[in-house]
Order: sequence, then C-alpha cells, then structure tokens
Amino acid sequence: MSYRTEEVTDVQPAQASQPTHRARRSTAEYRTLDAAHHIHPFSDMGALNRSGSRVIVKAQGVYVWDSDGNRIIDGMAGLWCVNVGYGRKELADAAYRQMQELPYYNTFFKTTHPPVIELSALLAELAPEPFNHFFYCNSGSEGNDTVLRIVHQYWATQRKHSKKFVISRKNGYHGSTIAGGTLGGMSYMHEQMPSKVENIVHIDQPYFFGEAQGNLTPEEFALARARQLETRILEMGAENVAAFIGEPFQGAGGVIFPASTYWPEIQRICRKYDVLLVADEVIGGFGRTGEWFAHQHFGFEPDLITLAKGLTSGYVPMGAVGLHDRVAQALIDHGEFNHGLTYSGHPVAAAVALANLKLLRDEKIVECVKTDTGPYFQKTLRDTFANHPIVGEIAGAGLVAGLQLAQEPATRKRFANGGEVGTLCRDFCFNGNLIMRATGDRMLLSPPLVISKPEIDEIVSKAKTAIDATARQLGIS
Ligand code: PXG
Repeated sequence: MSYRTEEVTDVQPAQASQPTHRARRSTAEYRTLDAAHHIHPFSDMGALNRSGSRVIVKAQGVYVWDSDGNRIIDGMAGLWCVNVGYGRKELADAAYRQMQELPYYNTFFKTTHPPVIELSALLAELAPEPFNHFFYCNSGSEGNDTVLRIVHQYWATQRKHSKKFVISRKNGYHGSTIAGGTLGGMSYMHEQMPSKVENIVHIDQPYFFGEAQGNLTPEEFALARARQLETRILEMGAENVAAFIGEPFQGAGGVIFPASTYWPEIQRICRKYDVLLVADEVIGGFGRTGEWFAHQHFGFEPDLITLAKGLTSGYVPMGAVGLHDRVAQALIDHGEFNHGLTYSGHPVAAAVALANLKLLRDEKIVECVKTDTGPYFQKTLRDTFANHPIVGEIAGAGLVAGLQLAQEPATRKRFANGGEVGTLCRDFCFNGNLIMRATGDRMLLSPPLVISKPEIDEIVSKAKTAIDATARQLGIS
C-alpha cells in the first residue's frame, strides 16, 4: 500500500438541506488514489487512469458539484435513478432513524420487520391492481436473476417442466450478473462472458430509426418485430418457452420507444402461447414516463415486474420483483421457494424506499411529470431539435428522451462511426457542465423527476450548444 487513507470523522446526522461538502483532498490527490486502487465499472482503466476521473463531491436538487467547484446539471438522475432529486432530508432521516432502531434483521426464518411490511403494502397500493406481492433484493441485476428463479418455479408448480426457455431482445439491458448479462442483448458483454446462463435466446429489437427497411411505417415495423416473438415460439415449440422479458422502452440501449402497436402484440402472443410476460421496469418504473410504471404507458399487463433504481431514488441500493396475483398464488400454494439474499428486504433500504415512495406520492411528483414537466420537456426538445441538421429522431415520454444523431436525418442515414460521434457530443456536454449519456450515436436524457421548467430550459439549451458544436466539428451545418 503506497497511500495513507484518511479517516473521515465529521459525518453528521441528516442535515442535508444545503450541500456542505468540505474537500478533504485536492482533485489531483483524489485522482491519484482512485487510479491506484479503484477499478471502475464498464471502463477501460488504462485510458481512464491516464485522463483521470471527474470527482463528484456533493449534490443538491438536479445539480452535482465536482471537486474543482464546477456545478453540473444532471441530465441523467445519476444513473437513471435519483427520481426525487438529491439532498432530500426525508430519506436521510428515514435511514438514520432505522439504523438506530433496527439496522439489520433477516426475513428468512419466520421473521419480518415493520419497514419491509410497510413498503410491501405501499407498493401494492401504488402498483396496478394485480400486483400485490413483492420479493426484495439489492439491485436490478439481482431482480432479473430472481425473475428467472420465479419463472422456473412457476412452471414447476404448473407441472410444465419443459417450459425452460426465456426469450429476450438484442440490445436490451437487464444487468450485469451472469444471468442479467445473458438476458441482456449487449453483444460486447456476451463476448466477455464465455460462460452464460442456459436456455436464453434473443430476438431483434424494435429500433425503427436504425433497423427498419423499406417503406414500413413505425407501427408496421413494430408489429413485424413483435411477430418475431411468435415465429421464435413456434420454432422452439410453445411447450418449451417459459417467458419473454423486455424493458417497456430500452434505456441503456438508447431510449428506444417502440410504436404503440408493439406491446399489445407482444402481450397477445404471450397469452396465446402461455408464455409469462416480464416487464423490466428498472428504469421505467416510479414515474419516469409520467405513469407509475412504464408498462402502463404502453398499455399492457405483465406477469412479473423488475424494480430497482427509482424504488429508493438511488439513495441506498434496493431491487425488487413484483408478482402478478396468479404467479404469486402459484408460489404461495406450492411449498418452498428456494431463493433469498442476506439483505432481502433490508430494513434501512426498505425505510428509505418507503420515504421515497411517499415523497413521489404525496408531492404528486408522478402526476406533475405526466401533466406538466413531462409534456414541457418533450415539447421543448421537439421545438429545439425538430429541424436540426444532425438530429434524426426525438424519442421519449415524460422525463426520458433519446436524441438520435444522424448524418442525414431525412433518409435515416446514421454515422458510420456512430459511437465516436456520441462520445464527441457527450464530451461537449460535460465541458458545458451538462451530464448527458451517449449510447452509440443516441444522446440520452433522464433527469430527476423534480426538475423545474427553468432547469429543463437549461438542460435543453446546453444540449443544443453541445449538439451544435458536434455538428460544427463534423463539418455539417
Ligand atoms: N434492468 C434494466 C432495464 C437496467 O437499466 C438493470 C436491469 C440492472 O440494474 P443494476 O442495479 O444491477 O445495475 C438496469 C441497470 C447505463 C447503465 O449506462 C444502465 C444501467 C446500469 C448501469 C449503467 O445506461 N441499468
């Protein structure tokens, strides 16, 4: 060990209404220590250590601050998760109180505790009617591992043991455990993962801008992509297919919003062939589209929903799976379900989730996204970028959007080096103190749900500056 680590002793109980960080080290010191000891997720560590990370030290509302004192507007709500915004004292207080009262207890051996009971009851109230039971874990990835366990247990209870295959989609994202990564359709993850979970296959995604051929309308294309599910089920034999999983809209894959024909057709096919339908709501859940859950926006009824991120607004880790009554009842009626994690229903996480959901409900944050800030955000983006020379599509609803950068928007011709254009644009955003995420050549926005209209204006104007600079650099005007 070449560096002495410093004890942090001045942690105060929740007084988070104003950000009060005192930098304990210089940016250079933080970077040196980070490079020496920290492996970042999804990063080329050699390149990152040479350039140095940006050190984020505090946050409030929709802004984060770096260790050089720059105030940055967070267009991504952290990583699609800080739905109630930063610095909410109610969440800190809930954690502090719970840690003093009961910091940990398990729910394995005929025990339970008030926070997990209250959380489950509130989730049942907030979720659509058939969702009345919830199983807890620590992340979205674990949520999708849990989904697989529940799916297989469900079919065992129905004595349909041959139903083993799960169908997912290319360019879907379902996490980074082995099961999550196998379910996901990110080819670069599969390449690094020679050992995968068995019995998972993928169909094509409903990505109109990038993949529609000929003169298909978005609705026709979405129907055709949904019908790939039927073709695949028939090829494999319905008696072998256990479930289909998809994000209602793809998040990490580029905020890809399927046309309105897609999900009703997927649901029809799942029902026809007795295949469970799983909605991965890790990004879409808890108000992102202006509905509590994104499947409500698209008008379908899943059998299982995966939850994480906005469940606690990211203040502490927690994931969950919501079970439709018919799935829950089958599990309840048929003996032991052999799955659990030390921290399933962790009291502190549950207390924070409860406080978070109460804020979303009592401050009418989700309704505000639906009727006020969401429509304003979508309109402002469309007014600003409708005729932009390198913006080919603006996808989204509520407070989530994907802007497709393209060489020729009118003909849907994409950049040959799409990822590089997205990275270039993301760097312009960062230099302008806006956090925007790039997936290939799509620029993504998913700000905290408490964002105000002037803050939306700030994000859109900074995004415009960055996208204009990208076009200039590419010699397009
Ligand atoms: N499902 C979906 C739909 C997700 O978006 C997960 C599952 C996994 O959740 P955990 O908590 O295990 O990470 C996610 C996570 C990105 C990015 O770069 C997106 C996620 C995670 C990390 C990065 O957009 N989504």
